[in-house]
Amino acid sequence: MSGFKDKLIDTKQAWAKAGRLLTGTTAAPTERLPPGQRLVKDWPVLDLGVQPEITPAKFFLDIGGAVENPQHLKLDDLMALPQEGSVSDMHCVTAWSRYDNHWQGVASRTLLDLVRPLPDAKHVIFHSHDGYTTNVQLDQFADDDVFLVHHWEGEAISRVHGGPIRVLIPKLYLWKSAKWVNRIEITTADHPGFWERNGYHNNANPWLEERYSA
Ligand SMILES: Nc1nc2c(c(=O)[nH]1)N[C@H]1C(S)=C(S)[C@@H](COP(=O)(O)O)O[C@H]1N2
Ligand SMILES: [Mo]
Repeated sequence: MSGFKDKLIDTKQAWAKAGRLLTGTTAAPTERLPPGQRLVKDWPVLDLGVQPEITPAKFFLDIGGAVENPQHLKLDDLMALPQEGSVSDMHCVTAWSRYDNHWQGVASRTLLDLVRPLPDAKHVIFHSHDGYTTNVQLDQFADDDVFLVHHWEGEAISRVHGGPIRVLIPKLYLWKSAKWVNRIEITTADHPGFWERNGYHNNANPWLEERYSA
């Protein structure tokens, strides 16, 4: 576990040196909006067209793979974990951004502390009820603005936005934030997800305009 934390800190220091953390909500207003984005006030819906209805009884979340302590969580288990609020921006590759979204949920760090990734774990793959998958690096998932969210602007996240629980990774284009998530797989190797195999960039940093793969 301490090895894992050290690795995270090393990564973050490397990012800081490279200026990678200079964007985001604490940046100057002129840097807050990534290139090519325009602001919206509403929250558009985008997905593969299947919007599964996940009742509380149907809900589960498996977290496994390269971890010491895999979990099978029901909705009550997840809600019994520490709950946190967070405010962050959303950036969609279809060029809309929405500022100051108020979220409630469970921090990715809380889940990682629970499952304890193995020292060689480096990647995360999200699997969803509609068959969607998407991949990120473990240190991107471990960032302190990443949550499994269940409330947005004080209201339960609706079915079309991935309710009752979805992933939120604010510093990446929104296709990396899986709706209707049911499995978080931690791996040693990278496994590109649905859009990443279909022309989207593997890393998805909006400030670098990592929209599409070359
Ligand atoms: N399970 C699932 N998650 C998904 C998708 C999907 O089709 N299925 N679409 C992704 C894409 S391409 C985008 S842009 C965002 C849109 O989230 P929203 O509909 O809440 O705005 O969800 C992402 N997460
Ligand atoms: Mo998207």
